[in-house]
Amino acid sequence: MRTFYSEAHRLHHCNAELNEGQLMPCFEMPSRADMVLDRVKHTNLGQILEPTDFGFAPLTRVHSERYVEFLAQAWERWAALGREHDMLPLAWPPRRTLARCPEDIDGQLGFYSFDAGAPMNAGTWEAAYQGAQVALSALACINREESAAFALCRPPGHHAGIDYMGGYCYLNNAAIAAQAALDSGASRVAVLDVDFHHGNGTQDIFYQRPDVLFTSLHGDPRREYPCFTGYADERGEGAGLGFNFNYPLAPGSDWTAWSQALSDAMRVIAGYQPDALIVSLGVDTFKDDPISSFKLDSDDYLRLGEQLALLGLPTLFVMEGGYAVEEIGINAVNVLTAFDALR
Ligand code: SP5
Ligand code: ZN
Repeated sequence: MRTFYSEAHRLHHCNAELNEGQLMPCFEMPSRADMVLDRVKHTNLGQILEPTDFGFAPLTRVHSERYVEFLAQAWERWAALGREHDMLPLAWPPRRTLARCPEDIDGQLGFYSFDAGAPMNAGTWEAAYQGAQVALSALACINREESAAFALCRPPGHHAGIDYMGGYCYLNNAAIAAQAALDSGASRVAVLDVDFHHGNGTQDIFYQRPDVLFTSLHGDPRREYPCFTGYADERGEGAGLGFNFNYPLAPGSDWTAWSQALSDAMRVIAGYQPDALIVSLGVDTFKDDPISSFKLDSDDYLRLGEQLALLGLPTLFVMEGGYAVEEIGINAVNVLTAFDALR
């Protein structure tokens, strides 16, 4: 299958994030995408292509215009205050607060985020924008001539909601692609999120809608980030009721436990009869991932690819998390090569 990739991801590189109460170097770093790209080349997965620019319109189909505008202008406003270090939010509206959007950049950073896990530097917006174009370009190629494609997005996207960033994510690449698929003629799209963390942003975007089925396998929110969503009883709302499926799993889950949830999610997806499948492909389920607690090994990603091929659907793979940088390429590309081998 083809891989879409933009060098612009390099423009996003921040210094520090909070982990276990300490400021540490960001786990989400440029070398992640480099390692995946190297592996794509090494395995001759297929052509590597630059994205086409689809502009802002597909972004505001899932994100609010104000949020996208905020992201696009945030660094300029920050720099105008003489600040040259990374942007980070400071305060969030607590419960029982009717939140009004503040005017200054510090307040607005809190207004448009759910955690302090999405720092921005001078190039973050450009990287995130091009990452979304990577997802849109990979989707467009599936429409034309190929039955599957790989969007090597960085930064990742699945924690970004309608109008908030967080968890290393700014624009929700998978959701933007799902909406673009609908806008180009699909009736129903299924999202399968296999990142270790719950795809709270994707869930937020489609929670009240029946035209996108969201399924996610992840660490149990009672113990794991993003801490407040991902419970099995979050099943959608209004017209979206019954189109959201969460599979919270215990720490230490290995292929045996994980693949049981996968089988159930795949059964739900097959029953939905979607026109396309979008896989939020995080490989932070790996046993040596530094911030996660599942125990998949590198060969398990081959089995995941084989399983997904059995669905027989046009499939877009969108890169999400994975922080064991040495193995991220092997693990991600294992899914793709095993998938291709069966198609
Ligand atoms: C895209 C993606 O994978 N984002 C992940 C963001 C995770 N940010 C918080 C990580 C803190 C992990 N601390 C581990 C303690 C578990 N109890
Ligand atoms: Zn993750």
